[in-house]
Amino acid sequence: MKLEEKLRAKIPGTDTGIEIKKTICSICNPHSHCGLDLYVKDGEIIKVEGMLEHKNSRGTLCSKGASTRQYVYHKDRLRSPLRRVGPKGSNNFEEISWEEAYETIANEFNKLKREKGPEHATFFVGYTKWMRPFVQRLAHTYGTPNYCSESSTCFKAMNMAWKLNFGAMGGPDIKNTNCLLVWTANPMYTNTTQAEIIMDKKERGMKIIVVDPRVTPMATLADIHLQLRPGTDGALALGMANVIISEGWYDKEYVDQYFHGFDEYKEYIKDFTPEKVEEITAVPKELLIEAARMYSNVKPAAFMPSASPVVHHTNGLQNYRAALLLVGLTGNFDIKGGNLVKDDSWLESTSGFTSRYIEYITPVPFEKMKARIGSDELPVWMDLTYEAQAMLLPKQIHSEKPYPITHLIAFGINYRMWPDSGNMLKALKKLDFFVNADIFMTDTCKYADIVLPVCTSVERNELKTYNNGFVIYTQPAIDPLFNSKPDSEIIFELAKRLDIEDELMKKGYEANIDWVLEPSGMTVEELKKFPFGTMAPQNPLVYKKYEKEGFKTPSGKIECSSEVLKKYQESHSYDPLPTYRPSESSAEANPELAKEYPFIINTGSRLPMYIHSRTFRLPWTRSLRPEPAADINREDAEALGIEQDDEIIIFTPKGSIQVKANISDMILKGVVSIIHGYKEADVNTIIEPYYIDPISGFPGFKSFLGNIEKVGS
Ligand SMILES: Nc1nc2c(c(=O)[nH]1)N[C@H]1C(S)=C(S)[C@@H](COP(=O)(O)OP(=O)(O)OC[C@H]3O[C@@H](n4cnc5c(=O)[nH]c(N)nc54)[C@H](O)[C@@H]3O)O[C@H]1N2
Ligand SMILES: Nc1nc2c(c(=O)[nH]1)N[C@H]1C(S)=C(S)[C@@H](COP(=O)(O)OP(=O)(O)OC[C@H]3O[C@@H](n4cnc5c(=O)[nH]c(N)nc54)[C@H](O)[C@@H]3O)O[C@H]1N2
Ligand code: SF4
Ligand SMILES: [Mo]
Repeated sequence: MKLEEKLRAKIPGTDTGIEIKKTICSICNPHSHCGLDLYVKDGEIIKVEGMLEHKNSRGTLCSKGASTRQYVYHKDRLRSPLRRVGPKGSNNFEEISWEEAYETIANEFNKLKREKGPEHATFFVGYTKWMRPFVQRLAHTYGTPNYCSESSTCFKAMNMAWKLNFGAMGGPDIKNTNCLLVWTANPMYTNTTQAEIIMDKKERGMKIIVVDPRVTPMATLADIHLQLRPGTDGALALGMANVIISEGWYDKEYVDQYFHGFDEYKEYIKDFTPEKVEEITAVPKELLIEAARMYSNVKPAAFMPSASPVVHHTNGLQNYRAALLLVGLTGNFDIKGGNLVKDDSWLESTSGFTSRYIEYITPVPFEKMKARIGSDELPVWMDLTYEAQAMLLPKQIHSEKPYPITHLIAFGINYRMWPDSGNMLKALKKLDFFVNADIFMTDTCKYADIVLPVCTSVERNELKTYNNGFVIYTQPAIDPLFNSKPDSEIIFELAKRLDIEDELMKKGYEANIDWVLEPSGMTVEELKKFPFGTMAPQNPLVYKKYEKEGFKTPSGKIECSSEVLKKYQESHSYDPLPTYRPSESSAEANPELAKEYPFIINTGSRLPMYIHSRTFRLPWTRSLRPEPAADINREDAEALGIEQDDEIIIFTPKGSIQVKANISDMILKGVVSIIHGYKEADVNTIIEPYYIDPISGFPGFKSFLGNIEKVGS
């Protein structure tokens, strides 16, 4: 073969100068993060393939990962540190050096700490997770309690529900289970490696129950699909518990020994008869009974939760508590094939090795700092997490109560993540000093005083650990483009310059990872020898740890009646039982409003090619659904004279957006579903700013009343 032909075919070799570099794609869900083989010539990526050696993705890539070149070489990439010279939002910046950027930031933050106090600063990280521990430690070591993240809308509320009931979260042991209760998720779009495991198990006879208001690829695999109205999960779960208890399909001895508050709970759920639950949820009672029978009689059974949909409601946390109690009732907690408790190894992955992760992110006890953002309103959040509640950040910026927040340093902040995104934008405008580090010049960057250009995952080193124990310390496939840098470098350069007493942080990035990993025996140097990744040394799996240690709740038992919630029963009107209260903006809770706004607006159900604000700008992914569109049920469309691709207005008392209609049989009548994050049709502009769950602070993204009409009708 001639060299020219080899070059055209992009064949690696010394003659062609094409090398395959191994790394990972981090465009989407951290539990996926597929392996990449990048073909690099003269420092440029010329071809993208999946990495065969990656234990989880095994050579596969989705539409987003396949668009890696469009992501990495996008024209919107930030090229240099910038200082704002025009009014906020005007996109008027001048280029500055890194040194000048670091000095400016350090001076501002050191002055704030000296003159007013460190708590007036907030440190924030968006959906990206890999560098969070370093930002969190830097914030606390600087002296502010106000480290917060996108996890104020994701994962944490579900985790809190587990902690309130069981003292710890139990991940589904899908590989060893015979019945999977998916409440709720659509991994075929959102977590492709998990989807593969499920499809494989299904072929081998695993039973599947799916709870989801829509017919999704996941739901089509189900033996039983419970298609409920959004936000009625609590009622459905209490109904299932009622059936399981009254039919005697639960382990009485287990419940006697390990449940706290069972009698009250049993009494409360008596009202949730299958008939009544059908009225509330729209799930036919026969299906509910069948699902209760299957989940409680097939052993072992695993409960698969998701980080967001169930808790994106004003009643979300209690709804999830009700659903998770089914795990206890059926004795599936911490057993093989049920829901296993494992320690966090790094970030939120339970990778089977011991680390000093929690110790690392909590260098200063919260008692030694001022109250975190959201402390007065959300005490249970404060008890169960190590972060401030970012949903109340705009509120505190606006009100200056209990104290002003004037400074913000963010790593990937997207104001459209917040309900009433305009309110968050106003808050950003009010800040005295705002720094944002991002890959792209985003609409949020335009409001920053200093903008820092960061590189993508293929241009940096990062520690990546997966739940199955697979671990990689990734190597950059190409140098950071333009004058960008990895977030890690920025964080540790700031650590050198900020007024902090933290010897460890002064030592730099890899020394910090080594410190965290020390108990596992792994080091960065060792991990570098495995560019394809390797298995972390695994702690032996111990089942039923509660037998020896009790449950890590105040009572040491599974709490149907939560002692943590009880503490705040008077001050915050929290119910210790997992009570069902309809969504605040629903026909049940507000029939008057429902007359004018009869539809349930359900936002943010994922599409395979889009992820939040990230991939709308890529030509390949964008071509798959070029224009903002909302899914509406066929019967609703017919009643309103709406046809496929007609322009429609979605409106609430707060505002309106215009999108195309996508007529769908996947969705329940009376529900409108739309993804979030479109610039041109930002659904978060039509949600009230503090429409949140009173326990977790999570926004009610998945159910609020609205209406639709055809444009020009
Ligand atoms: N209506 C509605 N709103 C929602 C949701 C919903 O379902 N409905 N879902 C919520 C949920 S679950 C989530 S997780 C959030 C999404 O949270 P967001 O934080 O809005 O997610 P992204 O837009 O993906 O990422 C934010 C920014 O991070 C930047 N970024 C990407 N990688 C890096 C990196 O390595 N370093 C740095 N510094 N920046 C980087 C991106 O370019 C982007 O500008 O949205 C929430 N908002
Ligand atoms: N392609 C892609 N992948 C992603 C993301 C992305 O934006 N795009 N985002 C990542 C992030 S941040 C997250 S949090 C995860 C989310 O991951 P998943 O939870 O798997 O995905 P979603 O589509 O948000 O929600 C799953 C299902 O919840 C259903 N649902 C909506 N409302 C309700 C309700 O009230 N009750 C019940 N029981 N179900 C409801 C929806 O119909 C949807 O089919 O995905 C991650 N992966
Ligand atoms: S965006 Fe696609 S290729 Fe990249 S990690 Fe996610 S699923 Fe894998
Ligand atoms: Mo999320």
